[in-house]
Amino acid sequence: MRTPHSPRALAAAAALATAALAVGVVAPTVQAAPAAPGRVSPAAVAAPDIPVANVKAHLAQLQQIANANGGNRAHGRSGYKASLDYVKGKLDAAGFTTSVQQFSSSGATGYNLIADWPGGDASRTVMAGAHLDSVTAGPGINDNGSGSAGILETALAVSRAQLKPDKHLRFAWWGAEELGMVGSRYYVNSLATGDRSKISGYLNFDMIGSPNPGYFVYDDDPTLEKVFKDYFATLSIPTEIETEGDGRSDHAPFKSAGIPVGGLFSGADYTKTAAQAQKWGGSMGQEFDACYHASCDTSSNINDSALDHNSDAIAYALWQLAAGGSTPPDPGGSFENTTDLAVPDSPGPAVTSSITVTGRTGNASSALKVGVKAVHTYSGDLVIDLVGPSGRSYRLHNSSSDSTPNIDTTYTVNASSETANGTWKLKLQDKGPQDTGYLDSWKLTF
Ligand code: DTR
Ligand code: CA
Ligand code: ZN
Ligand code: ZN
Repeated sequence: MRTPHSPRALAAAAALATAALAVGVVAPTVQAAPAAPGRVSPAAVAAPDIPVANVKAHLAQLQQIANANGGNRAHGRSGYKASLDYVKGKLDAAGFTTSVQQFSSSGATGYNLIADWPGGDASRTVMAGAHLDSVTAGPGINDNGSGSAGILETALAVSRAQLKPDKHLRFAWWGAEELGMVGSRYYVNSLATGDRSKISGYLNFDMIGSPNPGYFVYDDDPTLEKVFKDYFATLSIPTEIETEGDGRSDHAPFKSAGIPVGGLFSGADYTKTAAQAQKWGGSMGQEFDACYHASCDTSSNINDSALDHNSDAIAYALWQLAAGGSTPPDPGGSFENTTDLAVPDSPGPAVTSSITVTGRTGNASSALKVGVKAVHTYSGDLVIDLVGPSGRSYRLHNSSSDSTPNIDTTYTVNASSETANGTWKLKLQDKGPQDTGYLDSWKLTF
């Protein structure tokens, strides 16, 4: 990074150096959050295997809880809150910060359980969720004890690994999904507007152990979809896109709020075709889960391989996505231009730096990340705009009287009206006299 040398810059730099020396502080640099002792960045380690025996042990507990509470774990029934207390106890013991969110539905109190893994960049939170409630007809071990137990054991694996994710990890167990995604919608609606864009992705797991399993991947956000498809490719298990699930589980409220969503599904009451039986095994002409919403959805209503593979896929995805900027989840998901570009001092012209995006599908997301690093002794001089392939401008930074030097910020832009592929530009103009600087680098993360 070059040292600016305009008179105002030199005066400011001298003042800065004097102040720093006075307090014995080395010239300020961006420091990564100090690693907690023994914690490991996910970029350095591969995701662990999730022991399916542990996942099944959680399912056995949920079965026992249902047996002791009228045969189900439904919203408003004692079995639901007892299930939540079981999950919460495991997470509290593993070092998670948990909270229970109450809501009312159909005349009964509902509960969401939220568990945060301490650390990571809270402005880039990766969430994994599953509904914990069953229907009243039975214990709901596949629907959705399987998803609940899969993310629980993955959360416990995060703790065992003492993971230090670049991004913040949050897990959620939803109430009253069977009444129409009531708990997850209550959570999303309760988010402060500014907090929605802090959720960089929501992964949903609803029925991941179906006895006659299919391997379906949600086809909503392409980056999240690819993470799962990449994982199953390592197992040589073909996947299909999840087509009948739109709006039918807890990812729906997140998607409606413009948050990228993804997830896995092993099938419900649809029938497995001959072609699907050919690639996945199991029984053609039979339902993926013949006990869907029935009393026979018990501990015996699980295919261990599907539960195992899907639980491992959850871990793989979270390790990849949590790695944040150091290991982008999808090499095709981020594009960077690191060529320095001088910005002429005021009243000079605007200058632009370009990034050409290829290989992506569909439009950019409503939470496109734009990282900008500019070196300038008076950041308030700069006006910075993102220009999408359509030619539309998105203001990132306004000129002001802010004398703080340099800019190193990631902006979140609703670029959902732009095609992802195409030439994106960053336009910079210096609006204040004397100080000058340059663009150091900028990055798009889809
Ligand atoms: N509605 C969910 C089960 C379900 C049915 N189709 C899909 C597709 C994708 C996810 C979930 C589902 C329930 O009964 O909980
Ligand atoms: Ca496993
Ligand atoms: Zn259900
Ligand atoms: Zn379900």
